[in-house]
Amino acid sequence: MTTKTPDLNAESTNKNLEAVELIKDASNFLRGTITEELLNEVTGSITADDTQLTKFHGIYQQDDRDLRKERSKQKLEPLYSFMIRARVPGGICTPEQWLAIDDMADTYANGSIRITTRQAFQFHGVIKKKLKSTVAAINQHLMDTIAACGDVNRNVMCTANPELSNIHHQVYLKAQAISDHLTPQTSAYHEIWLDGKKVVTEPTNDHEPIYGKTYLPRKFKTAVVIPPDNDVDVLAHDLGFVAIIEDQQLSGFNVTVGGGMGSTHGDPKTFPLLAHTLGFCTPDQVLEVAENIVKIQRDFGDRTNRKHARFKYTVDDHGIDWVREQLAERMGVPLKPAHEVKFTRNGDRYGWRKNQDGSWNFTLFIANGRIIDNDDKDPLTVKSALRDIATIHKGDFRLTANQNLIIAQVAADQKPAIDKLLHAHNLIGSVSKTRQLSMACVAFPTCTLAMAEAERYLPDLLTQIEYLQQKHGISERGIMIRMTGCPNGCARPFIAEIGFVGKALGRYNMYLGGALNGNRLNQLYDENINEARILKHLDTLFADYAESAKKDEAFGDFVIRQGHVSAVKHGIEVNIKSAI
Ligand code: SRM
Ligand code: SF4
Repeated sequence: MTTKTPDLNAESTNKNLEAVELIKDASNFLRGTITEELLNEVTGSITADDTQLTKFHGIYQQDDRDLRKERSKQKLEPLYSFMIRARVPGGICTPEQWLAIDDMADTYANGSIRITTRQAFQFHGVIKKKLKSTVAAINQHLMDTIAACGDVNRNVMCTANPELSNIHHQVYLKAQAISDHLTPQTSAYHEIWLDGKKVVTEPTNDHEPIYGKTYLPRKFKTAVVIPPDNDVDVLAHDLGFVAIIEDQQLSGFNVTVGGGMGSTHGDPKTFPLLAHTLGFCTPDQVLEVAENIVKIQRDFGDRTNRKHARFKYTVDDHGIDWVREQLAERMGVPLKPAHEVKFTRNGDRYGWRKNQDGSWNFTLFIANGRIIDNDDKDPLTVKSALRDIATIHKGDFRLTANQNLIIAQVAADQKPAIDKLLHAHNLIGSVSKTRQLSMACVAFPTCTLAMAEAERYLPDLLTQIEYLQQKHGISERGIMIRMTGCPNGCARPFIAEIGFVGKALGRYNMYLGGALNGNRLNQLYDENINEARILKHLDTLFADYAESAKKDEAFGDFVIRQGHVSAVKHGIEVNIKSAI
């Protein structure tokens, strides 16, 4: 693999800038040498600079980590392939799009579809020579991959629950408008992947009115939520819009800023944070607010240290009042005071539920978002089931922020047919409450940053945890457990009631004390522990919970009241180990 040194003669003169800043600056609006690299047949990889740039196009270079050592022994280059992320603003797609996604997984990728924690699709295992045709196929079906990754605003999330159909539609349109408004304008995407032919609208000139040529200092994430549900974990976002409903009408949004999950083991200057509430804006002000918040981060985010470059640090360093002043100055008017809002729950509601308009939804639990027909070990045929359902379904599909899927807007007369398919594929069954609330990130074998297993391990660990819950007579109490293979926090583990964060193969940090509505960070309970120690801790904690919890007291609240961990007031305390 060839590696280019960043061009130090690029326009910027700040010698302390991160290398990625120089790569962006010199990239000619995200072109780099991607086109040339796609034609290079000598290697299955692309250059290090281009791997930074392809992220903006929704593409990550990876290699099979299960095979890395063996291939190195055989003096072969790593088995490179690419992950492609397709944006689905608000998580809604049609049955036709579903069928296309299903086909693409088989034709271009490793046969599986992965629903992410941000309501998007991922394809894994796409080889270099299929990259262009895969991106083109995604675009043909009116989805895209631009800004699915990279230092820009990502896929905008929106509450998935379709029950409040009228309000949901208005709020969803706002999420989509924010997504469109903040999408990069460079024509590089269409030029590289679609041969300059734009599929939906006219091509634009290369000019980035919101971002400028070096885009943002770091990734930026936005979510729109309809309380009392907090299914998108809005407070974990750089920017959030919390819908305010008065007299059944959408009157506006509370604006939240400065949330984020990522941290680095052993680096106390990095920590997860929950967002602060900035104020209230009317529906008409949403795009102006979003644009100006992004511009504040563009101008003040730290471009000299990527570990300190997220908006959460900009907000934390300057303070929330400073953000208010900045925004008021840029908008020419301050935001109004925020409304009182109460979130009652995060996570999803499973099974059949009726909408206001008489149609139905079925929320299907998908273990860690992986849609695949399994082998003999676990004979579930989720992928085939969903293909069969998509063939007859006339409503839409909604990806949830918890890696699940809603078969939405099912007409009453279609419900029996869909229900029959769900039964035929064994998808209406007993999944424990704790499993329903669980999430794990991808981790091995594809994630380049994984330190421990997550998606491949959590299901087995949960079986043992379910056994412990049964032993202590607390099976009916769903406990939210989230696992990630490293502290980047892709399954938002730092707000779970129990969070497991990978430290090394088979070893995890264990966190306790998140809330079941996503409004409290948890705290480190024990460090670098293996499965035996995890289960020993849980055995003791569950015994205490069974004996001393108040009626309906959630596990996360209990462990704080009981002094197992403390209630974290600032993210800096998350990694301070509680005294056990
Ligand atoms: Fe993530 C990087 C997977 C949601 C924080 N994340 C990655 C990469 C791309 C690894 C890499 O950079 O090479 C992972 C690809 C693994 C693979 O093989 O697919 C990856 N992140 C995921 C997904 C697929 C996890 C999942 O199991 O669903 C989620 C894709 C979301 C999407 O559709 O866009 C995903 N990542 C998140 C979230 C959750 C969220 O946004 O609500 C977070 C925490 C929130 C936040 O951003 O603060 C998250 N991912 C990160 C970070 C840490 C960022 C930081 O501030 O430090 C990284 C590493 C980085 O950016 O340097 C990362
Ligand atoms: Fe990879 Fe870490 Fe994200 Fe898991 S949390 S997908 S291991 S970057």
